[in-house]
Amino acid sequence: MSILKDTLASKIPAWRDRQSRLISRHGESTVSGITMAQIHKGLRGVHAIICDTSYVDPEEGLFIRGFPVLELTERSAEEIFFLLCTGEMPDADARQALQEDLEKRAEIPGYVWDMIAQLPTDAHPMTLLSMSMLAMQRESVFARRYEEGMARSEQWEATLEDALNIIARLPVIAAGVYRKRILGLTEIEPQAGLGFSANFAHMLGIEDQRNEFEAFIRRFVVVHSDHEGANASVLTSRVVNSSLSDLYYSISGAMNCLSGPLHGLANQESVKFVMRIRKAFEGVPKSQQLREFVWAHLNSGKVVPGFGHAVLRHVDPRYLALFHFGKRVCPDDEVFRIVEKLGKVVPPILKEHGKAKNPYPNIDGISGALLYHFGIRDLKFYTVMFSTAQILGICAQLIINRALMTPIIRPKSITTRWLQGHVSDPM
Ligand code: HAX
Repeated sequence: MSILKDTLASKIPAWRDRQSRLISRHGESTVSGITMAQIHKGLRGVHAIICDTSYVDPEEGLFIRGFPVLELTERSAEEIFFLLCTGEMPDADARQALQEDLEKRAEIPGYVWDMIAQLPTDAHPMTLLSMSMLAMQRESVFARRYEEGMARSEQWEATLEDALNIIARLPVIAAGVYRKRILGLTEIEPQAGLGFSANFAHMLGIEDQRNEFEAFIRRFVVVHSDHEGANASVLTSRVVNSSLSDLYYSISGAMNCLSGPLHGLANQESVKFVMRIRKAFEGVPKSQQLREFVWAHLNSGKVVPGFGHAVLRHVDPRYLALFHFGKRVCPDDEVFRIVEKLGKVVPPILKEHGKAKNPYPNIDGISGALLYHFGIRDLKFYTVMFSTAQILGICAQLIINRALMTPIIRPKSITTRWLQGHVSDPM
């Protein structure tokens, strides 16, 4: 058994006991009331999902297993995944064992590249990524073992197998999409000994004299790895997985949800917005020019991409993690400077506009600008980068859910007429 699997196996009985105890002792306790407004507004603020891998505090932002994200930005992806799964930071042996295990699983089946090559040239890179997941579903260990009659208590082990295979392969596929489909070049083979993030940086083939790209990807992966269990894409994966669809189906579902402009595609939209500003003012505008531009954008009924959040009520620390990096590495970059200026100009405007509950920048308001700085110029690739890091958290959450044998997610819908009757509104 691997150290990760051993550690999980040693913890799961206590997790199961804790869950049974909570349900048997407090099964009738109410956690969250739900208002008419919440029903109509995307269930915002309803406490309805348990997630122990991470927590988002409205003021302080993301905590991964109790660590503020800003304390973890130099950690490797292997450490983060081990931490997400088990709640423990791995020692050097455990980290190394996980890295070596992943390296052995990184071979991409030829049919994935064939399928990618055959899709129309205008297929969005997120479509390619999601379809790669679906194409590889036939290899799911979970699906095979389910067919063979695996016990419910063992489903987490098969999910862990699928997770390791997917985590090993996704950076190779993502980098291959970038090199082959977007740049029209050959792919760069993974290199043993580098680990998830450095290998991803290596396979993207970015030339950076200053040697900062690898450090950037390491940080990028950490800050995108998890953001509790009820954000739209992760929740999607949890719903799909709850019917015992395997990880390939579940992660494809998450990718499809992440591809929306209000969610993960916001990193692409945010740089598009910056490009429009740069073009309109032939460079970095003055603050007053930028204010007028942002007001005109808002008054045309659009959202300012990269600002606002459903849970956060303060600046996203993930934004800060990337902003501080940019300030050190590329303070004079024009795109970065526009992003910096937006960070100052937009919050007072959104406050005055009076709609957004959080007027501050989020992670998607900065990540694309740094990818652009490092030379990744096809904006459609940005959400692929997000998704490749996000699978760490999704996999950890779904391994835990299968360990706890969480049931199918199936709330109850009601009709508008039922609601009107409920509140005695005859309209
Ligand atoms: N620009 C303009 N208006 C905004 C806004 C923004 N950045 N953020 C919120 N609003 C508006 C909403 O559209 C909503 O308007 P309506 O009442 O007319 O529908 C109102 O303010 C209240 O919204 P809210 O309660 O503050 O925000 P929500 O929880 O409904 O939505 C979003 C959260 C992130 C979707 C929203 O802030 C938004 O659309 N932001 C821009 C897109 C973006 O950056 N998305 C990425 C978010 C981070 C993420 O998930 N990354 O993957």
